[in-house]
Amino acid sequence: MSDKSSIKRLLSKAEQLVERGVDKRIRIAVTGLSGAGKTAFITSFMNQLLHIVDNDQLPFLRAAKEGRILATKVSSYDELHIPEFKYKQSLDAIFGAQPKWPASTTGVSQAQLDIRYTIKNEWLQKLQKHSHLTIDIIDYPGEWLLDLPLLRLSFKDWSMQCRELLEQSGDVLESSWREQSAQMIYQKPLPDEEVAEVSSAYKSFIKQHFSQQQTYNLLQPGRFILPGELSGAPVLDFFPVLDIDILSSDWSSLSEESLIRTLEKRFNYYKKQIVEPFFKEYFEKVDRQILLVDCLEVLNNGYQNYRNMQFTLSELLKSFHYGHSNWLKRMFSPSIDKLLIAATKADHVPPEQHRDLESFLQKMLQDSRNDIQYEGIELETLAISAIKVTEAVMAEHQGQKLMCVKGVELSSGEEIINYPGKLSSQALSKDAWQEQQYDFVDFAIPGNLTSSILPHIRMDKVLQFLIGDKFR
Ligand SMILES: Nc1nc2c(ncn2[C@@H]2O[C@H](COP(=O)(O)OP(=O)(O)OP(=O)(O)O)[C@@H](O)[C@H]2O)c(=O)[nH]1
Ligand SMILES: [Mg+2]
Repeated sequence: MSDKSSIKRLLSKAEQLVERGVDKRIRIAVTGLSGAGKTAFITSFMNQLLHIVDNDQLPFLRAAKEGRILATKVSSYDELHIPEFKYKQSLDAIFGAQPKWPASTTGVSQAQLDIRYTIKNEWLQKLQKHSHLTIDIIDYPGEWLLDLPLLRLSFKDWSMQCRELLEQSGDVLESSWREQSAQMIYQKPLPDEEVAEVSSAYKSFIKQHFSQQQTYNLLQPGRFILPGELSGAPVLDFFPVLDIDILSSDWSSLSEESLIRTLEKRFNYYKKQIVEPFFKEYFEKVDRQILLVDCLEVLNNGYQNYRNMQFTLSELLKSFHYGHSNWLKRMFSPSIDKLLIAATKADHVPPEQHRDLESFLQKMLQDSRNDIQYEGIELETLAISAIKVTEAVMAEHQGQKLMCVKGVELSSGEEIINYPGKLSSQALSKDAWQEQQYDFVDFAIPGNLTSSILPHIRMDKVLQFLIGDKFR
């Protein structure tokens, strides 16, 4: 073998090694309750990157500004058992003859994007000019997220928590579940059909309770609200026990067939066979996370909703708690190093109030943010809109000239100018909440979107935060 050809072979080997070292893969978890805007976010995220060559809407994504992002494509992935995210279907809905928001999600799906870029690092550049970044991103129904805190609870703990939540919410809802469950003899067996019947009454109860009092944490288990492929399976036939005498008694001597042990077994089976594999599969390998929060829903619905949402999101973030001592870390070892907390649908708020929206969200999650930062996770809060469907306009509102938003109202289909109210940058007391009146309305996708690149607010900052550092 000549010296020349062995040097050539060595160089090519080195190139391959560098390529392997430089090519990167990143998994992003999009987290948010139902309706927070996950599907709209993933659609816009993909859309911005797939149009990278002609997208001049991304000034804050540094690598794009430097002209180093060359192209993006949707690539096929190895995890063939996961359905593909329906990007085209979402875009068809948005750009269709009668534009619509993408539908609410009923199952899991995944998108994989491959981005080709020019390497910046001088040393690496000598060996290789270009590299690839692969991004995995998962979409799922928000309802299922509420199961995450269940993993930490026993059936008794969960029942106790439901009892407390109902007490705190001053629950007065009459329901057949209440009546039926009060008459149960938990120490004795109950035929499966009857367990299924009471369980079905419980499912109706939590949905009704939620629509009246926004008790997110009662919306558990998530598959009770949205069963997916588990519809009709016996694993979904259980309910919490509220009777304090039963809850404080010892169950160990009760027969395996007793109602209480049956409910406990199903709860444990649900955790082990449904919840744990779901989070293991989708959250174990997560590198970066974005938590989407619909603050406008909270602001419209007042103090109790604020407290409920604050509790629910803090519990969720506790589950993702990133430090060594955490149970989830021990179980799934996620290696999240960056978390973005985003107030979604910021196009409902005049731009001059976006800072206040960010500040509102920061205050709402103050304690969780503090804990997460203590663990050394990089954290940012932003007000964003994945798909901006309004314009800021100056208009008269109750005799004053104010910055408002103009768009097509979803319910009427009419163009309206809306002043949603003045957001407070301070945390509000219970009494102050009572005085605040907010009027956020839902907006439709307008029929006049001229470009195939979706208009947005701060998606470039989102991209820079989540993936910007990978284009080295
Ligand atoms: N104005 C505005 N509305 C938005 C935006 N993103 C989402 N929305 C609204 O919020 C609704 C819910 O958004 P989705 O993306 O479906 O929410 P999701 O988190 O995927 O909800 P699930 O699939 O039910 O878990 C949409 O139908 C829109 O009405 C946005 O950027 N701007
Ligand atoms: Mg969705």
